[in-house]
Amino acid sequence: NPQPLADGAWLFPGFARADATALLAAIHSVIEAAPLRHMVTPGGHEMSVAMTNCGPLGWVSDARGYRYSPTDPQTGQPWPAMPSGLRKLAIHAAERAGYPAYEPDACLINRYIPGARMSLHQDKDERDAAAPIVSLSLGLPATFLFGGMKRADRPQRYRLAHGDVVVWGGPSRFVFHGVAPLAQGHHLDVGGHRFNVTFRKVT
Ligand code: MD5
Ligand code: FE
Repeated sequence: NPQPLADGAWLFPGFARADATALLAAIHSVIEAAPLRHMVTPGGHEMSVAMTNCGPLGWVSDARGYRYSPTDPQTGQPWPAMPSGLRKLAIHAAERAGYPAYEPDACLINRYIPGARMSLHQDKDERDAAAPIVSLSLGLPATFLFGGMKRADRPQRYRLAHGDVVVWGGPSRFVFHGVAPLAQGHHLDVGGHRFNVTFRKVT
């Protein structure tokens, strides 16, 4: 029951809902080893979304720029391993979207609290442009902004809810996108926030 959002982008509503408890436990195990933190953009702004990573490479931002790092800059240690349940979910969704040999090497965990947002941007720090990005949403629903190839293109709005998975491949891979400020709410299993987990193939 995937829904096409755009050329190469597929929404799988509720794809991860049955596994949500185990996936949340895996996310919390990563956060215990590599705590969530508010990174600073190269422009000097602290991000409202709190982030951490697992897997061989993690996305980091600081005054020097955006990049992927094999270590957590807060500890100098490697990021925690990608929990197999998370990795399998991403591989399974990618396969269902037509990417049969997906091997993500980076997994970014984003935590939104009410008011947190992500402004329009493109994901272009990954060297492998052919591989899709898989994104998993858990907890409070968010309004996802899906724009065009230019920042000024008026974005379409989609609701991403608990258990939804999106596979962003093909031309949609480099579209401007963002997340509107999260509305207050309470999710029975997750509480007062939203997690989004993105799987990427960087190298
Ligand atoms: C989120 N995260 O809900 C989103 C989900 C990020 C980010 O944008 O960079 O961490 S991933 C959505 C995404 C990825 C790649 C391409 C496109 C969307 N797209 O073409 O719209 O926290
Ligand atoms: Fe993004």
